[in-house]
Amino acid sequence: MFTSLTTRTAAALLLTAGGAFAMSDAAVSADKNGDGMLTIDEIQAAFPDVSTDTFTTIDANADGLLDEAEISAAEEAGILPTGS
Ligand SMILES: [Ca+2]
Ligand SMILES: [Ca+2]
Repeated sequence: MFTSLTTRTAAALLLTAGGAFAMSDAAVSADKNGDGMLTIDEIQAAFPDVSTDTFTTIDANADGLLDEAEISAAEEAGILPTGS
């Protein structure tokens, strides 16, 4: 019982932290509510230079939120500053 709980917890942690995408520390700390997504407000609080046009460009699926894949793609493209 304890073992299966531990396994599930480890799997959940892996899902949260792992994956093919890696956001920069700057993007992670921009995520004020910790939901793993960045809103325009969270982006502009951390990166005041990012315009709404830029946000729209980064938001590939146009849901109004930047997910990990969108953020790391933008960072790789140099659209989004990585902070340091
Ligand atoms: Ca957020
Ligand atoms: Ca999106």
